[in-house]
Amino acid sequence: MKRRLFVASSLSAAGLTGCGVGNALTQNQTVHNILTSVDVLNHGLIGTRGMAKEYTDADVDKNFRTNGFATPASSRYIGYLKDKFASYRLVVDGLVDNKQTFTVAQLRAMPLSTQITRHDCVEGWSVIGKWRGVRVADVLAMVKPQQGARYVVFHCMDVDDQGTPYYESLDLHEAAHPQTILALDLNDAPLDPDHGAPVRMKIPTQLGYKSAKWVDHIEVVSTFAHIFSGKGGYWEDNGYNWYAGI
Ligand SMILES: Nc1nc2c(c(=O)[nH]1)N[C@H]1C(S)=C(S)[C@@H](COP(=O)(O)O)O[C@H]1N2
Ligand SMILES: [Mo]
Repeated sequence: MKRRLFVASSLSAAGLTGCGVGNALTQNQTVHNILTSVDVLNHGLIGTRGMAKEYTDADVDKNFRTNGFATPASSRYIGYLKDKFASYRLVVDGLVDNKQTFTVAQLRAMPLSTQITRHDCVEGWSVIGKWRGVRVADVLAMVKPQQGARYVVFHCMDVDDQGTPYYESLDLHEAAHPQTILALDLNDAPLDPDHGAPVRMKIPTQLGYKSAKWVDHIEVVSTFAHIFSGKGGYWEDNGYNWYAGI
């Protein structure tokens, strides 16, 4: 962990920030190489078989900062805000036997899991938050992935300044990790729009960019080579490593 924070802070010291809008990471081969080596260092320090540390209520940071793209401003998302997400649906499909559609109320009726964990952004900052939501493992058990399914892709409602949507992915093992949740609440309140309402990922075993906000479609696939630039996530398509274990 110390080693990771050291490397992350050398990145910020060099003036390189990773998660903001419109930076030039894509074009920079050196940054690409550094990020790749950070991932190499990270791999195996805790790994997806380990559990992220859980904290207590006293450790929770009152202000959980926001980062990344702007909150969606599409007419669809504005409509969701107006009807308090009554018309929102989470679609779970792809290589599954039982395609499912969930309302927020249906998700809230499932067993909810709570975790107080630290969010680590690749830019070098961390925040402790209390999250509550549905285990992705429970959703996967309902939809029944078919033989050949390997990855779970999380599609988001926000877009960058070119109109390209944010998305992320995990392999089935990481998706079924007990701390990988579809979060509905942050710090004992429903997610606010800026933190990804109504449903976002929280994956405390991996760097912040994996925890996709504003998720409305979960797709089970055998490969993500055909999705956008084929690297498994928005930032992965722009040079980050797909594996982001802390
Ligand atoms: N849809 C979407 N999810 C996203 C991002 C984003 O830009 N769009 N940014 C990621 C990054 S880099 C971080 S650090 C966290 C920030 O989450 P927060 O805004 O709740 O702090 O969201 C992650 N998930
Ligand atoms: Mo981040």
